Amino acid sequence: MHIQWYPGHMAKAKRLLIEQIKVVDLIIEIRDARIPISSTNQDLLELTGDKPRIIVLNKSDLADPNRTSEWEHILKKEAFAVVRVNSLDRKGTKTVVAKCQEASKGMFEKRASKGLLPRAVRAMVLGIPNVGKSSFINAMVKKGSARTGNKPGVTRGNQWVRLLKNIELLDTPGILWPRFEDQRTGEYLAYTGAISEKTFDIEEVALRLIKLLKDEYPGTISSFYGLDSEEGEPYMVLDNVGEKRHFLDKKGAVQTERTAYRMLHDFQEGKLGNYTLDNPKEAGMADER
Ligand SMILES: Nc1nc2c(ncn2[C@@H]2O[C@H](COP(=O)(O)OP(=O)(O)O)[C@@H](O)[C@H]2O)c(=O)[nH]1
Ligand SMILES: [Mg+2]
Repeated sequence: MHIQWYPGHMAKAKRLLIEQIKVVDLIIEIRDARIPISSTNQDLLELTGDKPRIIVLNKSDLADPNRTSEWEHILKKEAFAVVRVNSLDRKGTKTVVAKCQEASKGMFEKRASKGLLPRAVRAMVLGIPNVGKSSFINAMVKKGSARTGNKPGVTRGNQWVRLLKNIELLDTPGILWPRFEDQRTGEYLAYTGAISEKTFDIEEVALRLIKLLKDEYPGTISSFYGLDSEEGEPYMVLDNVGEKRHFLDKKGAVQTERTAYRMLHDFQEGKLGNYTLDNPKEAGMADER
């Protein structure tokens, strides 16, 4: 599968992120709870150094809750805290604030012991595109001062929002570049909507997703789309879904690209169920992928 990625963008994202990280004390890394490994980048650790990091497993409403618990446990070893969040209904945000406070305590004490004047602890949100950084900031600051979506011009200078008396949050999230080193990571990013459809062949990705669901969660596709059977090659299943949905051209042929787009979006929106693609049993093996 071919996913295009532009090294220029990657280099620029990395440069900006390095600048942002310099001015904060605390990192809130947003990951997609459905892909807690594929939605990060190991290079991040080099940039954050020993700054405390809170990992937010966002979109937890779309993930498999049992696997989220397993991932929380596993990831706890590499971060100050791991918190599952749903930014749309703000579930979990209070816990994140409490963890920020806990992480700051040490910093306040350290400053005091060095005889430095007290100052607010500065935190920033970062993550790969579309994991819900803007939605999360909105959920944290209540007033809706951060906007969602990828609209140009949303980024303003360095603006800070007060979370608690002593904790300020940078209201522009840092962009972490996704990893493309291996095929599977690329596929998972595509399935969850972390990378733009413009960068891959939508039919090819949908066919791979159909294969994955057929193999690992048999019956999911047939029951959601009301098919008699999901037997056969993935392209046959795609064809049957298109027919069922009446996605047909004037000659009565199935519009496969339109069907592929629909299926991918149904999956992304959680209509087919709650799936966590990264398998906790493979934790620690991510580097070998
Ligand atoms: N279901 C669900 N959707 C979310 C959540 N957080 C964000 N989204 C959706 O994910 C998409 C990307 O969110 P956005 O905040 O723009 O991501 P960003 O690119 O990281 O800033 C939007 O359609 C959001 O509505 C969440 O916790 N649950
Ligand atoms: Mg955003």
